Amino acid sequence: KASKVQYYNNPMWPGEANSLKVEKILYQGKSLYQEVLVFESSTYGKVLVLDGIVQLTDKDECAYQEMITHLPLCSIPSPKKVLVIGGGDGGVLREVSRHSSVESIDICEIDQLVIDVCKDFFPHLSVGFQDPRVQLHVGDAVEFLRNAPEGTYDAIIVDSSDPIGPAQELVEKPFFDTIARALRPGGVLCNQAESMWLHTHLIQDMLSICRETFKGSVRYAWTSVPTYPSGVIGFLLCAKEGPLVNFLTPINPIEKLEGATKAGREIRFYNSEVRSL
Ligand code: AAT
Repeated sequence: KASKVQYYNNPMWPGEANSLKVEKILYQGKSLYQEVLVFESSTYGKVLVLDGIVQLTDKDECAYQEMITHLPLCSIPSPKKVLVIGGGDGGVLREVSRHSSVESIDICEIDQLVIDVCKDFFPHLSVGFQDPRVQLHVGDAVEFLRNAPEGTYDAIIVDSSDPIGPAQELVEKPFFDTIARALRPGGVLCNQAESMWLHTHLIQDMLSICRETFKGSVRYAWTSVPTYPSGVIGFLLCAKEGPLVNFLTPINPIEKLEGATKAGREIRFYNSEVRSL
């Protein structure tokens, strides 16, 4: 009974819980930052869980990683320097690496254990780390962005966990200020922005912070991810003042990118039609 009370008590979604049948626990451990769990589910393949919260599953990870990556990268012509925050599983790196215009990909993930565990259990995601353009920084994104050079990145993708624990500061104004500083004029941010069914106030707060911080376009997008609470997750798309960015019509459509979908590495969810739904 006690565990049931706890089950429905996550402060991010009080009173509700989703469940997946566990076939087998494959890994359980604890880092300095969080509890890390991998299990084999009966219907969604392997599942990565951090502090009791599902981060990805084999079956539906495509809808999240492809959208959070191609929404921003297809909105600007010829992205060259990209920064990924979080994303230690490598899935966003795998997606960024489809863009041949990209010259360098920095990633700042706080937890080495997430990276190591994903290399063992999610090789189709961690393959992203094998791209020679990738430079890994293990550390806190808040610190990394404080020290990042000004006006450098064409795109920053914040693939972070929920704002309880190590990702708390990643939804606050000072963090967005450092992101805006690190972007070049007309550069874009795509930030994991929770569920419109569960986090209306958090989204409103993030939207108003971003409208204040980014003087270009600011839009909210969302996608369907059945294993995330409420089954959907959103993204905040922001453009820094400079060359105009139109998030509604991709200037750099994925269908025109040479080599973006090599045999055996097909895109499973994103295309220009899905984007404009
Ligand atoms: N692509 C899978 C989805 C994730 S993973 C989020 C990652 O952000 C985790 O690996 C976590 O260790 C990392 N992270 C958290 N805080 C920080 C920080 N301060 N600096 C750098 N990395 C950080 C997100 C799924 C979203 C789930 C929504 N419910």
